[in-house]
Amino acid sequence: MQQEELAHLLDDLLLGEVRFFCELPSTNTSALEWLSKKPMEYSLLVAEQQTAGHGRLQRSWHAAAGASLSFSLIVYPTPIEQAVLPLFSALAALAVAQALDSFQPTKAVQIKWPNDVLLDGRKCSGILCEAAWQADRLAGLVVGIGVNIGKHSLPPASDLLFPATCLQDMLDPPPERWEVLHHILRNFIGLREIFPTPLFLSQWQARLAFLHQAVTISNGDQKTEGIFSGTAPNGDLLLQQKSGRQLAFPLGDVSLRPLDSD
Ligand code: BT5
Repeated sequence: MQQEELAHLLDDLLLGEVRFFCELPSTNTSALEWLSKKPMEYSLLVAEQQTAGHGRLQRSWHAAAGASLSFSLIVYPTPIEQAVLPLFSALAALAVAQALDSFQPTKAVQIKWPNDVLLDGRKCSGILCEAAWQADRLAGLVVGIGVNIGKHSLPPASDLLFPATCLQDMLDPPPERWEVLHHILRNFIGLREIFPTPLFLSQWQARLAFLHQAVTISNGDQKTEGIFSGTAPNGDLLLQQKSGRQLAFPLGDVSLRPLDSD
């Protein structure tokens, strides 16, 4: 894949600048640096291979050349969107979920709050949105997305906090990675038109895994159990405890697990 070829494939989406690299430590890290040059909205950075891809809390994200889709999209949130900035993870997750649906309609595609996309109950994609600030002004947002396409995209099981899968597990041969990228970007741009309205939130909620089920929410060493009863308009997870108390967890560095998996 060449940069011009990729830009041509994505031509109809009216993106900003498209940059393609054979190898980068992390597309998010490079996109955050790029933000200081104020690239156009929807400028895109794609890497064939990431050597230091990361998730939340500096956890590592495994990607392999030829098998993984790794990219970061530059977004300039409007003032209304800035009020719900963490919900961009939800927007990205829904865009990925809809894309996975269109490539393999047989297995369920769900979103594991806050930032994972599950295919048939296993993690197929991870999302990391990182904001850049200048004093208290938002300079821009980097929406980083990794999708497991081919079998080599999967990390060793010992590195996993949650079971993983790839599109090739459902569909052999897997779809062309750049076609998946096109679908995700098209969905993201389309969904942004209804972001963050109640219509958007209802589409997101309808995809949430483990809703109305017993779950554990982990925040560092602190674990809280309860029923995942829903989400608030800002994306907070609502957890109903046995005592009747309802707790709200903000979208961010917390993790959700079904209770019986602990
Ligand atoms: C994420 O973090 O899932 C967000 C991953 C975002 C990756 C993209 S790729 C493009 C852009 N550039 C970057 O550097 N990052 C973004 P988190 O929820 O913290 O989950 C991380 C955990 O997922 C790890 O600790 C592993 O257990 C697991 N994991 C790592 N690689 C995986 C993979 N390929 N498939 C499934 N699970 C994986």
